Amino acid sequence: LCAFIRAHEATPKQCFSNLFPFGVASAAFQTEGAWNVSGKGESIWDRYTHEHPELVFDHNNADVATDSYHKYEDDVKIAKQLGVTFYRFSISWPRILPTGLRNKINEDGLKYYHNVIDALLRENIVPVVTMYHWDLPQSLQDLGGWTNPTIAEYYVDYARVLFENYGHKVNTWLTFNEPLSFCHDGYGGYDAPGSRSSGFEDYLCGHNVLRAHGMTFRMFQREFSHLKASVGITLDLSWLEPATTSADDQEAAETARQFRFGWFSHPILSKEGDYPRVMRESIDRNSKRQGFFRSRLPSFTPEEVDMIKNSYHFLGLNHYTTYLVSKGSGKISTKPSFDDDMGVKISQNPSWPKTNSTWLRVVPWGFRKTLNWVKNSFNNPLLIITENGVPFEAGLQDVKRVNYIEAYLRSLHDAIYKDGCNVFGYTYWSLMDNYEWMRGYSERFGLFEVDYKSSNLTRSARLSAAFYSTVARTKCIPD
Ligand code: BGP
Repeated sequence: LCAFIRAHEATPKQCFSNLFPFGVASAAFQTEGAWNVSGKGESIWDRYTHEHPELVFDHNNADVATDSYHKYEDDVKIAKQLGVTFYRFSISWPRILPTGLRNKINEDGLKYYHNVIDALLRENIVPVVTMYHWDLPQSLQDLGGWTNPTIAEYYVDYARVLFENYGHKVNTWLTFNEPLSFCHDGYGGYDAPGSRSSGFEDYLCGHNVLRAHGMTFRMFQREFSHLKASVGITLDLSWLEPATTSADDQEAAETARQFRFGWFSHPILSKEGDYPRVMRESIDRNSKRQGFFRSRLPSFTPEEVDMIKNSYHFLGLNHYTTYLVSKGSGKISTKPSFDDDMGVKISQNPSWPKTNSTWLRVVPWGFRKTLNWVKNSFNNPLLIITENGVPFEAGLQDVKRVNYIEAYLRSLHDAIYKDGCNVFGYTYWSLMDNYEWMRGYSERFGLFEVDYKSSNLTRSARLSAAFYSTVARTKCIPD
């Protein structure tokens, strides 16, 4: 009886502050399509998915995606229908600079994003722009891409074009989305460009991304401070929970957090302005044992440390799920490998609820722990949740997605209002189903369902759209 009464007790309503902004996110490659239209150059994801359809789960490419290049007005309309405060989308570098270089600006590309931004502003939706969401111009990859130090300068040129053209309309900028993903999975694994050079090219990529980020932030301060805009970077952190209470597993979990999040956050947010010590020591030691004359993890010059340290106005955080971490075997492999450098075992608890994605289980309490860990590790930085979401099967009655969003928002609410985490906004991934990288169209994260069989790629609101709309408008989680 007691349990019954407790289950039916009214939960106190959890409300966010009146000004707390809720938004939705998307990314250029995943939605625009029109991959070779109106002067757009080829990106590494165009090349990779065209050359290796067999590596994509459903063997599809993003040539059309959700056709947002032509249907952006529909996207703005459904965002409006949700009542969100902002829309986070990304700009495709090769649509603006087809060869990646500033020698040729594609006017049609510039015009396209003006149209998107203007359509949003007309509806009072704030544009939040990601400058790089993984679609590097192929011509820059032909020069080594993110492993070539010169790319940082090309990136600054590109960023300058964006500030010059859109700076008067956009006041929230993210330089990069999830460097862990595109360096670790792209240069160290099977995502584009598919270098599979783990423990080597992934570190070079990370190093040049951090340099490019710092250089861009300083360029913004020097040349565009009159714009009163804010510049941040989006990093991703799944919660990494010790598998047991043993000291070894606690230490392993902290090491994993430093490798997966500290890699990028430590140089920007810590007072040392450098890679985490545990990462430096492990990679230096393993490199030596493997016979390298120098560490596989590059070093920053003192000038670079100063440039990168504190190069942010706010931090974007993507969070989806939780993993368990236990102590590794301690074996040193003869080959470079990020996982061996990190040296821990990562798993998930099979009792955590599954989703339509192999890596994503529903673990709402991990969100609160993530936010508290970031707060305690980096002096409570100003954060916006730039992605949080879940894939389930097609269908409009997505009760499971509603439950995921509700549970994660409750966890976020506790982190902010009980623990004092400095979070100033939340973004659901994604506005609508889209091309989910190596999983093609098989994973559906959308609040709106996209009917890929219909000729006009119809977008239909799911139950979760109505739920999220209530949250966005009332700022409260419905009971
Ligand atoms: C994030 C990316 C998004 C989106 C999301 C879904 O890592 O920033 O672009 O794709 O993950 O995950 P996935 O496509 O890996 O299933």
